[in-house]
Amino acid sequence: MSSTTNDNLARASRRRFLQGSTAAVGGAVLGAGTSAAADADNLPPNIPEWMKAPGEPMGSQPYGTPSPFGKNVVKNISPNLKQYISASGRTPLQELDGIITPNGLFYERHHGGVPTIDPAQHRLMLHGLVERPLVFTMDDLRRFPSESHIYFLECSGNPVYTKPYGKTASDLVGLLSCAEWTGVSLKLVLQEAGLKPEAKWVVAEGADAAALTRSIPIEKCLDDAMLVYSQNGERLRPQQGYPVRLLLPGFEGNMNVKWLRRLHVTAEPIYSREETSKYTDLMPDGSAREFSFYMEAKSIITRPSGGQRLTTKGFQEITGIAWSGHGKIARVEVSVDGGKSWQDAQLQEPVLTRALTRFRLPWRWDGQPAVIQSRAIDETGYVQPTLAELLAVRGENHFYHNNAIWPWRIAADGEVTNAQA
Ligand SMILES: Nc1nc2c(c(=O)[nH]1)N[C@H]1C(S)=C(S)[C@@H](COP(=O)(O)O)O[C@H]1N2
Ligand SMILES: [Mo]
Repeated sequence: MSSTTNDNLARASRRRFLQGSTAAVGGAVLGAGTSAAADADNLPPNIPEWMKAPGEPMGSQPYGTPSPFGKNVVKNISPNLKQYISASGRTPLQELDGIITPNGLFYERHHGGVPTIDPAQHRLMLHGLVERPLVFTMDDLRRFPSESHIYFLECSGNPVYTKPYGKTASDLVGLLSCAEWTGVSLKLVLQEAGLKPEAKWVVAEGADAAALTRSIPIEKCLDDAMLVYSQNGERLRPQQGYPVRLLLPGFEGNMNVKWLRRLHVTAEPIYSREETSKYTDLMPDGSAREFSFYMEAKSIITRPSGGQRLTTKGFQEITGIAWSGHGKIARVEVSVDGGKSWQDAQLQEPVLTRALTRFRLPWRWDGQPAVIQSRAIDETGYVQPTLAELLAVRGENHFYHNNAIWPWRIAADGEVTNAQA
């Protein structure tokens, strides 16, 4: 078949699709009903007021900010937080498209506030089981060959197992973001110091008041671990660990030590506060699940999702995100009938290892109540479990690593709520 014939076929099917869905999309038809907030003087065929005079002058915003009409698209921060003990702000996942989280909306999680660090006075010390202990300035770190990768970062308490689970996608899994990170391979920096044969762990310490400390297995340090100084093209935000943080792709958020000041190479893990009193889980047999590391495959529908409302019957794209700490997303299945049947969603390219993957499914809402949900399958074949399946294995005292399926209920009036709440 010639490419011209293909193009014609594509155009014809696009036309059919649009004809079929015009009524459903609504508002696109000339003379059709308009949104209540619109001033008729600004609508076709009139010239809108913002075309009648020049706009804002250049330089009024030397650092760009979103439109004032987007002022609701902000981090989701609980008003009841004890800010300096244990604070978190969630990414508004249901407001975002694609896979990259804008830096201003990247989730935050800190245990002792956000330190203000002068990069000229910051040092990274590398010592322990190495041939040559070293102290790096930021300039030293930037002299190493750099690399950039897109990876997600997720807190292991995203969400915890305690009810109520929350209303929106952000409430449920908003301790999750994805960025393009730039920095230096940790392997390269360790090679510069020279590892001794007994080196099995690297203990990383942050320069915040919490001095957050975690032991990282040497295999991860010599694999894809990075020391990062930039995020989506600009320097890290203070909230994300400026001027340098550890990035361990696919590993639980708390191991990605921010404001990194020390790497201590050891033969054994240190059993720090963050790997004993926190970030271990009590299993039903009384044992502790520790060093759990990996964030397992997970997904969530972000549109339509909790807190939103479907206003019209007919065409409705279902879209969401999927991710796995073990590698690439292989498939995402979506059910629109309460889990009775599942169909494959389309995966948006690029599908990257340990990054968010956007999925889509075209759907027609018939105006009847429905329960929609997604489940991720990663390249290892692992399938995202239901909450009941997770609880059956991990028991009632488990706190971290909840990667359950989160179904949304759509009511006859279009309101979308958490079906698990
Ligand atoms: N030094 C230091 N590093 C830290 C933390 C901290 O409080 N102090 N919080 C950890 C936790 S629990 C998570 S989930 C991630 C959050 O990273 P973010 O705030 O950039 O999203 O950072 C980790 N690294
Ligand atoms: Mo976390």
